[in-house]
Amino acid sequence: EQEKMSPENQVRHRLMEIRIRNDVLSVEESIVNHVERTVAGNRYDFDTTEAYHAVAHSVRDRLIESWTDTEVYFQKVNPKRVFYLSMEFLMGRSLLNCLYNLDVKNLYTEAVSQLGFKLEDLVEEERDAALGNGGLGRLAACFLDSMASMNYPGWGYGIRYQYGMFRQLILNGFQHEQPDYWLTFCNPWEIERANVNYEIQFYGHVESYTDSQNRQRFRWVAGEQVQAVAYDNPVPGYATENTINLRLWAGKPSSEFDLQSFNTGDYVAAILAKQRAESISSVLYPDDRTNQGKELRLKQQHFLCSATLQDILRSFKEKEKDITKLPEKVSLQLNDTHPTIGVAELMRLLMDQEGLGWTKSWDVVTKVFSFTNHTVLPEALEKWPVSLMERLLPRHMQIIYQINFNFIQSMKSKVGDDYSKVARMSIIEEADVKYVRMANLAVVASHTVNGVAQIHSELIKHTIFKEFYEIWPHKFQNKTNGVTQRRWLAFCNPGLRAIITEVVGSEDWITDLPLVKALAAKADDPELQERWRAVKLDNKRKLANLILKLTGVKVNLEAMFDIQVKRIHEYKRQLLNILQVIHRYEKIKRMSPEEKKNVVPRVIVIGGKAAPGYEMAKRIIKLVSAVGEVVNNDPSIGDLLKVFFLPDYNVSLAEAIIPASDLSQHISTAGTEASGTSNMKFAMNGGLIIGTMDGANVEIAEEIGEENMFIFGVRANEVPRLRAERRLFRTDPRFNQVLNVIRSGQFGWADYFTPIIEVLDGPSGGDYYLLGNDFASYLDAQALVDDTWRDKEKWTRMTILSTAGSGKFSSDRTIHEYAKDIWHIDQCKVPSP
Ligand code: HBZ
Repeated sequence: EQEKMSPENQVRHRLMEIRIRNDVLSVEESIVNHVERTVAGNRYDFDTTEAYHAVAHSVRDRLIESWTDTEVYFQKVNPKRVFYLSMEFLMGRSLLNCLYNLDVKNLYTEAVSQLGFKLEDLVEEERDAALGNGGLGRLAACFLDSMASMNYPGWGYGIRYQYGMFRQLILNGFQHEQPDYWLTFCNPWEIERANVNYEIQFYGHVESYTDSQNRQRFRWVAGEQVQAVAYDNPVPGYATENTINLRLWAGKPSSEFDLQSFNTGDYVAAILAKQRAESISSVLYPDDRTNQGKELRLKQQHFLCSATLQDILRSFKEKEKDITKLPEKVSLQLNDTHPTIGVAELMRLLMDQEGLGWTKSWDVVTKVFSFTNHTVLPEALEKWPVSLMERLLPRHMQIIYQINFNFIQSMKSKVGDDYSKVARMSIIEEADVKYVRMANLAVVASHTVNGVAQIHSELIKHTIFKEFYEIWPHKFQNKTNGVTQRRWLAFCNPGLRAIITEVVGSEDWITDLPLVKALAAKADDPELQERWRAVKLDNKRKLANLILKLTGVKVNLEAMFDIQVKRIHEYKRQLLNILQVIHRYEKIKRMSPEEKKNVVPRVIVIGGKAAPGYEMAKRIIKLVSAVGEVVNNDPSIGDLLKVFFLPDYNVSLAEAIIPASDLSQHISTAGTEASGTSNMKFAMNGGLIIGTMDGANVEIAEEIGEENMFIFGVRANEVPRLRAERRLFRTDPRFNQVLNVIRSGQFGWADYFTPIIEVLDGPSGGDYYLLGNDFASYLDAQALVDDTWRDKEKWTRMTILSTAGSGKFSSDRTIHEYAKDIWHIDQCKVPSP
């Protein structure tokens, strides 16, 4: 065959066969070449930063190879694909993850060391990609890792924010926000696709006209237009050729708009106006669970959806003529309501651009979209003022009204004259100010709605989506969250990885987590226990060094490391934790030297960011710091108790904290935390959990056994009754004592802490999250923790059983379930070259 080719073609073919060579010398060569040609440094003398960038570019070359192979193969097979639409992807660092997933970690460790560097040092050079707030954004990142590793044809679509999640500084115990301009040096993990761009419209008005077939059509004439440019971020799977894509959109000045203003004479003003286009993708909103109704946020949402849907339709049309067949090839997952404006945007594109009628368009839309809910807190449900929507997206507002009209018509036969019910289900909230309820739109337009843990999926059926569940029970599903055991166990905890691999007998658990249950049979084995504890101690030493660096305090490695890290929120009850710490402190202070000998020493770590406008959360941070200040400097306490607020909790810090935890706290009021995902990470890494029967804790207890956790507090079904009837509220006297200690000014800042006391104990407070009610049972659980800790063998056994029982909580399992039950897609494994 080759001989029949023209000479040119033969050359091309031979060149096309060339693949990157994976031997130490080739890798060193590639690194040095990147030092010289990409970084433009001196190949004879380069520093750690230059080395990091060169190594990253060398890895990037390999990523691009597998990325392209994957895309070529997907194009050939043309399977149905899933697109995960999310305003957030909390990816963290890439270097180590890529090295492991591409199976070149040892190769690069060797090559880098021969060049005179340590890989660990280079890893620390990378800035986190912090394009998310918390659990929801990190879940999206874990899902991409699992889609790639399990060979599913999926892509992520999001926004390339120039400023990610703010950096948290703690000064004098107060949070200060610092902008996270993470792209100062070039980002080696992205590929700019200047040729993949779309025009995105805003404002303006809608015109109607009659087309050549005499049908009434609509045309949106925009008042502002910006361009969305694609940046591709390769996501390699583990031990597979498959590398999928996270496509992030950046705002650029439109090429097709504003041309007339260049004739006005105010040339400079015209350029400045164009520059505003970039602001659309400039900053991540740092508010989790509160919707501030900000215009730029809605613009971002439309920007993401419009660019993504244009991109998907374009590539679909390259292969298929009949647009009504879209659901055969495409599934779209909405990560919370944030991308729900995409429902109206797809209707618009199908009708106004593709010329489809309403009925066919709606049929396509309702077959492609599915929706994940992440919260039952009513204040988190997104709604947009109709007036804003009408001004910013006039055509979408028309379409939403039409969707709502059709929906309400169809409801009349089902719910009859129950107007209040219809009003509750309506996509439009009719009050003094009218709103569009994004969750209602998402439910109406989606074929499937899911919660993120069993208890949460049950709750949404009977609370926020009650009326919808009654008419469409078949729409509702559960998909319990999971996390990738690669980043969150195998890569961040190499010590534990080695032990697990030995016990399991292979590394297969890295892609098949339930295999870790083999550990259970050896939970009492003294030798295993000894090694298990040694690994934990080693991880604690590393965290202790970090604490020393961040706070200047040296902690006792023999102490129990007791950790609560997550966004600061009243429902997560960091306050309950710190009140317990105060109680503990007061108790130790009053002890005789003899009694003190029996105290289990604890290092208590609390970390997490408060939304910049969330006053109460900021006060809680200050309270933790103030308590730490007093406790840590009290000579009568010594090593028995240390309290830290660890600043700037993020993905990379989590990778150091989680493997080092003895105990972690997941103590939200039952019924408020949809799932939680760090609870899974801690359990996997052999940390014990103190927690309420909330979110995924319930299923973790099922899997690892309630006897291997410290469960306390009221159950979700009792919460409404307790809230309604204050007299049922049993407040423990110790709770009031602790409040009095704060009031007394022992930790200073008594006035500043007054609002905290007020919500718990004030006439208008009402203790909505039931801290007073759960306090006694929390103290009991904490006492049991101490007792258990004193029995080293028992404690170790429980921690081994934690890891052994965590098999269910891999995001690989979650993704298989989504693929089968919601997306209806098959695996598509790229063959080895
Ligand atoms: O999503 C979290 C839930 O609180 C947590 O229980 C769950 O495990 C996790 C994954 O399903 N929700 C969030 O993290 N939510 C946000 O970060 C958020 C961000 C922007 C918003 C609203 C919510 O506008």
